[in-house]
Amino acid sequence: MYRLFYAPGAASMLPHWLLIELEVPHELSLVDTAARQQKSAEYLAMNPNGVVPTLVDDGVPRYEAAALALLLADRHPGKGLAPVPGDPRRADLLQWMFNLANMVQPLFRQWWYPHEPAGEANADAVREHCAARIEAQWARIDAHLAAYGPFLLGADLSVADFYLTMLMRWSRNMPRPATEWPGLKALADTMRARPSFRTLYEREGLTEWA
Ligand SMILES: N[C@@H](CCC(=O)N[C@@H](CS)C(=O)NCC(=O)O)C(=O)O
Repeated sequence: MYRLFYAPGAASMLPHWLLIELEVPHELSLVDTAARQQKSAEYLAMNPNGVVPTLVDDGVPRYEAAALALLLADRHPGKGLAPVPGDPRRADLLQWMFNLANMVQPLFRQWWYPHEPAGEANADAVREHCAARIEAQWARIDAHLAAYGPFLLGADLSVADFYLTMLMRWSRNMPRPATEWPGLKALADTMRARPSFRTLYEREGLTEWA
């Protein structure tokens, strides 16, 4: 049995969406991030980074949204969301998962928490810097989809598309949201149409970017 510690719309969306998509039994624990519950001693004992998500997997707390997504897709292979080791598409999948985790998601961390890298006084400059870099990432990924899409791995839906969709959602109120790029918009529309996305929205009480 899994228990996911989550906050609506946060990085926990990714494992939450996959638990629903893969029809895996699980329980949810809401983390009140406004009350800084993620910094409590009890939570830090599970996730020393003090962030959501944490997925308790048969009593073992695990963290990092991208790693949790791969773990769930590998462990519950029914929908073929992760090509297995030995399949040439596995290398593509790992490349995209790490690429999104290293090159895209950290920019959002800085966008949402601009004081972290450079202090409150420089928050506007950090946001400007992040917006430009995030837009460059969208252009790069959109070009990939135009050449090889409709999904990141080509014809096959994978867990990386769920991850990319969460990241695209985070850009919804930015000066240039991801959906301004046609290949990204097409992928976002496909992913938003999945019944699991509706269920996710209902469970997390989300409305924007539906
Ligand atoms: N690399 C982590 C980042 C998680 C993260 O930054 N979560 C944010 C919400 S999206 C959070 O918990 N913020 C609250 C805080 O930093 O105190 C992951 O992907 O799991």
